[in-house]
Amino acid sequence: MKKTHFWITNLFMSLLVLVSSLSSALADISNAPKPTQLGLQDAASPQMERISWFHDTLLMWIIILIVIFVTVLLIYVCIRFRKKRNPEPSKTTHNVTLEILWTAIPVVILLIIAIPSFKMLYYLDRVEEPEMTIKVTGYQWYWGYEYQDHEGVEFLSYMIPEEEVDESKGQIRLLSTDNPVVLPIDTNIQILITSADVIHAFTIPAFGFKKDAVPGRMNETWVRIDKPGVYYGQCSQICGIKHAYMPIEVHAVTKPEFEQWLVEAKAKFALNNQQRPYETAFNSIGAQ
Ligand SMILES: [Cu+2]
Repeated sequence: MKKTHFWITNLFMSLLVLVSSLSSALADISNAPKPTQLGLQDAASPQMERISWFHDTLLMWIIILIVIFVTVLLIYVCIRFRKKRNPEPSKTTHNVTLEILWTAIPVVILLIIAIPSFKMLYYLDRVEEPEMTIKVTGYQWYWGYEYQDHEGVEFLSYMIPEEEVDESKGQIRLLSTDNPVVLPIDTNIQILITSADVIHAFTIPAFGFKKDAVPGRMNETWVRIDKPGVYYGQCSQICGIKHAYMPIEVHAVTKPEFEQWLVEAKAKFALNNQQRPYETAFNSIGAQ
């Protein structure tokens, strides 16, 4: 008996150590997807806060209650109307009260979902008065960014190849880019999205947007970032062989830091020095 107790304590302690070391290893990449993660990423914008509330609070509770109700009903029906207990099956075909109820109740549930859903759709659609605009262009397989209010600040952003990822600099495999997008916090940012070749999708989970980048069409969304940090996203429309290798990396900084970055960026990108250091044979074939 004593021996079993010892083993259980030991097992429990090692599990605790494992969990705490795992969580500390993951703490520094809080805005990126984590292994074994469940649920949505932490919200970093009012948009994502509303989406998280809508999903985690409203939808999940409705789903849980429906699942419990249907399960209990099924168990009850299986037992109450089993063959042994009902050798003579009932010939009932209509029950007006039940039919009205099972039509009306789902309609009410859908209305409860639809009202906040439509309100949110309009809120997410566009911002009344943007304080700055950034244009995003999808390419096979990288992103181009243009700061429309700041002439000369436009650049391309490539994924850092796996063999060059430097974890000591906080770089993450498949998510870090050579030229991250820098955006100010507490600013209404209009985002225009298009594509130069095939359909891509510009997505950053922590900001709560996902918009298709369609050639010949300008889509629009917006964001207001709550807190400084590094945020990651990926192309979310299967766009070709390197679809998984065109990540989005956003550095959200304070307004003074953003002004400072703009000065540096103007100098850095002034020569329109759009070298494509990571362009491979695949890129040049696909872009044609
Ligand atoms: Cu893509």
